[in-house]
Amino acid sequence: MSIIQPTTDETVRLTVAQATIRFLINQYSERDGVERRLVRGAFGIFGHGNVAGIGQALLQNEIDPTPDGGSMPYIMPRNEQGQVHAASAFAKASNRLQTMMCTASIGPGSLNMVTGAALATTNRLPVLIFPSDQFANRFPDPVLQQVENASMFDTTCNDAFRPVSAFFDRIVRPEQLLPSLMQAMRTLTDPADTGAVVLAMPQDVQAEAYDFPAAMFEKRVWHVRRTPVEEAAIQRAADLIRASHRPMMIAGGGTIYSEAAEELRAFARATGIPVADTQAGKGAINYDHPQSIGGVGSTGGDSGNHIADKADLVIGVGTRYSDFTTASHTQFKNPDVQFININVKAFDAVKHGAEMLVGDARVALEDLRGALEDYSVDEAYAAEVAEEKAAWEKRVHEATHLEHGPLPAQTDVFGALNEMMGDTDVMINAAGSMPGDLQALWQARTPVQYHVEYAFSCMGYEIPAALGVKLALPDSQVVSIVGDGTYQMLPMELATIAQEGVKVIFVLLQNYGFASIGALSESHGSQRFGTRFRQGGEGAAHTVDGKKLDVDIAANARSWGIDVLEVHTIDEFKSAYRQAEASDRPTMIHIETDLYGPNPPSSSWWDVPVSEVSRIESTQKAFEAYERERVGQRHYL
Ligand SMILES: Cc1ncc(C[n+]2csc(CCOP(=O)(O)OP(=O)(O)O)c2C)c(N)n1
Ligand SMILES: [Mg+2]
Repeated sequence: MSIIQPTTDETVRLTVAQATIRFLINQYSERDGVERRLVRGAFGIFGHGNVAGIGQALLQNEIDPTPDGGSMPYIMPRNEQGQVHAASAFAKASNRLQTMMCTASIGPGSLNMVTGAALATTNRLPVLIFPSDQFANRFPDPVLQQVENASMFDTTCNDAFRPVSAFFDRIVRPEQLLPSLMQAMRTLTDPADTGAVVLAMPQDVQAEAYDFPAAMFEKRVWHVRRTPVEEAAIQRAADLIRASHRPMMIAGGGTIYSEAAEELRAFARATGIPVADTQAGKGAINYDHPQSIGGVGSTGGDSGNHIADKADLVIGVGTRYSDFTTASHTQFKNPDVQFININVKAFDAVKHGAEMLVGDARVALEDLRGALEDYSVDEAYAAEVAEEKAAWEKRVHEATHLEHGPLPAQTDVFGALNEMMGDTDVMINAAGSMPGDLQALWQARTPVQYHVEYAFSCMGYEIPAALGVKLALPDSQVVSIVGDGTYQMLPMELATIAQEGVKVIFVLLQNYGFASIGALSESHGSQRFGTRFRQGGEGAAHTVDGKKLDVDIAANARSWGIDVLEVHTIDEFKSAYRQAEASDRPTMIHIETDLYGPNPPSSSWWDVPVSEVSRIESTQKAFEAYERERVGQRHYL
């Protein structure tokens, strides 16, 4: 961190909210010599908790930004959860170097942001959240929407943010603002600690005036560090790699956030070590790179999984090893498998008893490549990798060109989309049956193309995320794939998208239910209970016999101000995509797809417990299968 201008003893009389906005406008991040505004703008939904505090400060800034040193552009969203998702997506598409702030009113408005905060923290994405809080002075208690806890009088409903925040504070006096904001900025820009940064602000404190030091509002640059790994750790890792016979790498999201893709590709080429990817890391290595072996784990592909089955050394780069990556601790079957983890966060680096390379992915890979100058995997292993890769690419082609009927398979939609989207365009998804198919089948060429939020896998992310990504990457086509279940859960940011004139494309997959959870339910003995959109009494709503529910999503999307193209075949889909691409208006392509897949072939497992005792035969059988699968589960030490 460096202070750019000289400080003085002057003070400026501002409200806490005005001081907050003025401070944020003057914060910058820097990495590799490029400076950017750290907090690019504000999302906010107003109520009595923030309308006259942060709301007033934003208004004052909009009328005349000059005294604040710049503007804090404001966007009015429709749902507090949605605005935080948009901010997370913005931060993800900005490789965590920039974010947005979110303000909401007290009580329900603020609590609506808790899910968004958890998504940000789980994905290690910086977002800045200002829940409003009940009066610090307690005169009007209980204020509208105040949850009164009779035994813990100092708690407020905003304490619900604590377990899901990377940093939490409550500003009950103006004097607390500066130290708290400094820690907030430190957390947002710390690659190891970043996540949801939450500053709860009582509604009276927001509006209270104080003589803030003028120096607080000078331009400040937060240098996003590239921590080098200790030389000794690099040497230990190089020794482990040289001693291994079947090493592999797993590229996680940290590889992309560190902008280490080029170095990863060079490292793989130089050493011949194959690279599999996670949901967050896909695109770090281009799918047609000779060492790229596709996804690994529960939703990975055969090539990645076959190599992982026998690997004796796994080098994780910027991965948190979710259960999908390890196939719930069944993926790595070699009894002698060892791990090296390159990660900025020691918490992640230690996983699976790894040799810990704590530091920046790009720097670590450069150093490791230096320490392995004359090293290359042996020829037989390289040939096996090439064979696995070729076999899987053939299967990917088949799975994305099924010509399935009468309804198209969603995998054919993904294949068509994948072929049509450009290298700097972005595909978004988060939940349903889609992320699994996408991880297995999507062939990403660049680190920006594949934006799948699969750490929190939060239904409802997809529509607000399109807004966030487009704000970050205005020159890219942004295409968000939305399930009918997700659509019905959180469609309302379509109004924000129409209001802001944001050109994005939605691909709406109408399959009248939860294809994902339906298949999971069936394979786990629960007969697709509660996963179909059907109508009718006497339980018909839960069975295949119930009439399809006539929720007209196309008409609904039109009513929000979105152009909708309804198509029924893959050929129609392709021409609709070209039309949507050429349009300057937000457009949805609506297509009905088969609820029953087919989905790509799976070579891995996922631990979802089955009822141990049951009166239903399907459950009993599923439990027997579950017991057999669990045998392969182990700790990696
Ligand atoms: C907020 C939230 N609630 C519940 C879930 C559990 N869940 C995962 S996928 C899914 C169904 C998604 O349905 P849809 O969007 O239609 O996609 P499909 O499964 O049909 O591909 C549910 C309920 C979730 N991921 N997120
Ligand atoms: Mg569905």
